[in-house]
Amino acid sequence: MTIHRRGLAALGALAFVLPAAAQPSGIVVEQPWARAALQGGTGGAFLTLRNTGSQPDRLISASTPLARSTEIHETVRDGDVMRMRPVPALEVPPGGTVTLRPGGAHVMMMGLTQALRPGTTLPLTLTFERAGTVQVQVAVQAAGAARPAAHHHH
Ligand SMILES: [Cu+2]
Repeated sequence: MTIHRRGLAALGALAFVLPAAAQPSGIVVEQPWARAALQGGTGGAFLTLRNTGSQPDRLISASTPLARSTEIHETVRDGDVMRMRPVPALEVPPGGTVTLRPGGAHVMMMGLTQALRPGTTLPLTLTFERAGTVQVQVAVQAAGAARPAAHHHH
């Protein structure tokens, strides 16, 4: 009985600290994945950022212990060629999503300290202006993959 009461008290405190859905900040990272890459080379990481908060937020940096440096890139058309370039931040509107994908915005990992092998994962830390840091495990897929692997079949 004492244990039950303590549990209920803890639940009550939790409900008080986390008042339901409309928190001012909150970022959910969905389907993080990367393409296989060689040690010493560069790799791209892709994912969807969902802003569950009521304020705009911005991805301001990314890092992984498996790369010497990591940048946020966007891809822009320059005449007939697509070029990527670093951007200081990516904005995620409240209630909206931003998808980083091949040919678009992505997390660029440079100077990989080990190969990214299909079927493995790598840790990635994303830092947001409001939501703070979010850590995810990025699933490595084949070098030519164009989208995250399906998690279930319809
Ligand atoms: Cu890039």
